[in-house]
Amino acid sequence: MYTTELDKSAANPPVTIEDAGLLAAFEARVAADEFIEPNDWMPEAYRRTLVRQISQHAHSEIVGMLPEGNWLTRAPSLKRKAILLAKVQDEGGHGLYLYCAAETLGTSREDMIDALHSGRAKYSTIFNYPTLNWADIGAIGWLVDGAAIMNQVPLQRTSYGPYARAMVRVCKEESFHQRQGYDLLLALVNGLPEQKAMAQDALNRWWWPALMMFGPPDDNSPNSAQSIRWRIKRETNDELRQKFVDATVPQAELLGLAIPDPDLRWNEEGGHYDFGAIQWDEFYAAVRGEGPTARERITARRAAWDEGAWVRDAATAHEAKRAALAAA
Ligand code: BYC
Repeated sequence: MYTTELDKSAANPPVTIEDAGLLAAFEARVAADEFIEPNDWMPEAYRRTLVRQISQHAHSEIVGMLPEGNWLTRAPSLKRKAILLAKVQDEGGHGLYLYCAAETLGTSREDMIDALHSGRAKYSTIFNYPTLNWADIGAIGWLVDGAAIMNQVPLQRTSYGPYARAMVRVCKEESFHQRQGYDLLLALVNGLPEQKAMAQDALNRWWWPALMMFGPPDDNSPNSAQSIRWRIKRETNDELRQKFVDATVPQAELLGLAIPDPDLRWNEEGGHYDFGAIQWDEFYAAVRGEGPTARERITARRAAWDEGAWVRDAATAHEAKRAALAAA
């Protein structure tokens, strides 16, 4: 190894002249908006950041199946049940694309799942809120999938190829999810006064948690600056949150529902909506997994993993048999 030891800590191993050249070439490719592919050289910290973000994204997809799965047996019609079933299946598919994308970075499915089950890895705070009634399914589609699209559209241009390509299909499916949620709420607001009240109650409970999905404010987001430099993130947490508010307020007006924020007002000069203060204590409590719903989510995921062990075992045994036959 040749030289220039800038930092000898374990987190930042010595930078060699060889590495410095590779790093410069890597950064030039990122700056030119080229995709980085699995076999390309990449800085270890870039790899770690991607594994963290993609695996947590995957965990959010599969944990996100749970609050909606809760309503599959109670959907009010066959049509709504079929729609919800398709959506929940899509979320499982999104989890699979994302786990596969993360595996291209050298991690394994088992490690990622273990990180989720042991609490080392996070999943989106939004799924630590309960789905209390049918209107919540509409609010999830409209607001949660709506926020997800706002965040994921720029990720189609993220610098890591497999992640960007996974996002293309995910975004198409999320658009259907968002519309089905809006359509569900449209049916409720045009129904009985009690049904409209259910829709308003769901908006009251999901609005602020949806804004929190975009993550902490930019001045308190430890990962943003580097992720923006590496073009993993193309827009900051606050920029995306603002876009979401601006897109969603007119949709609420069309539904005849009131956004639960007395400070919300159009800012003529800025050309956007100003909105009230977010309760960040609530966000960090949800990130820490406080409250009964978080425990319920992880218990359900662990049970699903354990109960699926026989399927994984059978697939492995089948593959071994095929390989043995092919070798014979
Ligand atoms: N929840 O420095 P920051 C879906 C963590 S699924 C929990 O800003 P970063 C759907 C963050 O991880 C949609 N934790 O981080 C599925 C970091 O902690 P670590 C899921 C959060 O990564 C089913 C710390 O706070 N979408 O739509 O630069 C049914 C500091 O944050 C959250 C994605 O995962 C949160 N909300 O930015 C229906 C999108 N926010 O990791 C719908 C991909 C922040 O250092 N992910 N934290 O321990 C991203 O775009 C980014 O990771 C984030 C955070 C914007 C979320």
